[in-house]
Amino acid sequence: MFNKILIANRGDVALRVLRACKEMGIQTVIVHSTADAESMPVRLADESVCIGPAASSESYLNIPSLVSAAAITGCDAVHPGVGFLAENADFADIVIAHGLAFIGPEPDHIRQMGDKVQAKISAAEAGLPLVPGSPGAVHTIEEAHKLAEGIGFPLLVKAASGGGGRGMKVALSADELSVAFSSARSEAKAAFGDDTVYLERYLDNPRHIEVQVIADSHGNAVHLGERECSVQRRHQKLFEEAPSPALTDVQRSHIGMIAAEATQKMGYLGVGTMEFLYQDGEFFFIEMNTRLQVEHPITEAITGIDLVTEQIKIAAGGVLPFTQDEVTFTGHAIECRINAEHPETFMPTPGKVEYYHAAGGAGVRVDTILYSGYKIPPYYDSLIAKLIVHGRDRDHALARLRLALQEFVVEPMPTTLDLHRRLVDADAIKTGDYSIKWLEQEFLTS
Ligand code: MV4
Repeated sequence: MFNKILIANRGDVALRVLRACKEMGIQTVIVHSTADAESMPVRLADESVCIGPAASSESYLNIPSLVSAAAITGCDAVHPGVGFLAENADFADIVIAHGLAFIGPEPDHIRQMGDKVQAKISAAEAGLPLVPGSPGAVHTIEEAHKLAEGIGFPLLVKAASGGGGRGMKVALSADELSVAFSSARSEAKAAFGDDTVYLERYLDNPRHIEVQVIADSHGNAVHLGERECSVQRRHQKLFEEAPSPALTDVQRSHIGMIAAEATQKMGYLGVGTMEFLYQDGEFFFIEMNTRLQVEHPITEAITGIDLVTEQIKIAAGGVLPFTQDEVTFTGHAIECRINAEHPETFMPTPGKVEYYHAAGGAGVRVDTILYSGYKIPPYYDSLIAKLIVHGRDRDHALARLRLALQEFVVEPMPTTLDLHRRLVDADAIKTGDYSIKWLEQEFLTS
């Protein structure tokens, strides 16, 4: 097992990893920017290293500073957390080249899944169902028109380096294809420095369902069920639940088995998430995330498995301590992302938290670095707390969520707490009948 881990992140996820390390008796080094010098993870870690100024490009994304911090403190492993460098294959390579363990998948898997065209090719080889589309990258408009005839309209032009919806354009018919193709390319070039695009049939009203997988270096791979992540705004998830209210137990174990088998075929290591679009009873693989996810606690709640301690044990060469048959699913869990954002305009609301009070009670978990007096810096992601509730079934989880949202206080800034208080009583949330379009096109417009 590792002696000392460098936590290369900030905020609630840094605290999440710190807690896992402490529980395992592993020494911790946290890095921080000047803006985070007084944060909770810095105070709680065994050691801390200031790695640069507030701007993430000069601190949390500064690879030489991070690797130096690990070297001077005598760390033997690096945990990248969520976001920042967590899916940067070059960072993983550099960490490994300096004799440190990278707590995550092998760099080649990160690189492969970062290229969405490559990801689809490996997914297909591993037996995952794909959205019908071009067999690979599409380089010319003539080629696009030829392939489009076979795929049919409406279709999507997507960036190979994409993610978060950037570099993605819909073409409703053949006349729109040239414009969609060239604008997707130029947007992709500007955003990712890579104008490679591919084509997919456009699914007009899907749900976003993802499957959590985990694999060790001894050939064992299992799935830990799915998460329903359709409640989102501009590709930012706000409310996630497990299991998905859309699936039957048979569908759940079917897609889970397919994902676990694919994970094993790929020789994947660590935790990962296979993202699917689900429409009319069918699953379509779109991407794989090669990291821990923000919404991992809902999977932890229903499986009783700690994903971060398992991630660390796997990176140290450990064997998965459970088989697929030993993974059981209990009850229902929901996560609300509490952001320092106005609940209607979604404008960031950083500043000093004058009063903080967390919800509590049975089946309630709060992952946050907040305390009364904490100054939310304006430089980073606006996620300030994750509220996770677990109940015996979906209605029980929703009842616990409603209570927890009543108890929760973050003052004086507006936050998404008020949005969640309205959401929990929405009919579509009560019935579970929603798609990726529901929040933006129905809930927020009413
Ligand atoms: C799609 C799609 C419909 N059809 N692909 C958006 C981000 C990217 N990672 C995948 N995305 C989508 N791909 C096909 N063929 C609709 C989306 C999409 C979406 C997907 C998941 C969650 C939220 C979304 C919001 C808008 C569009």
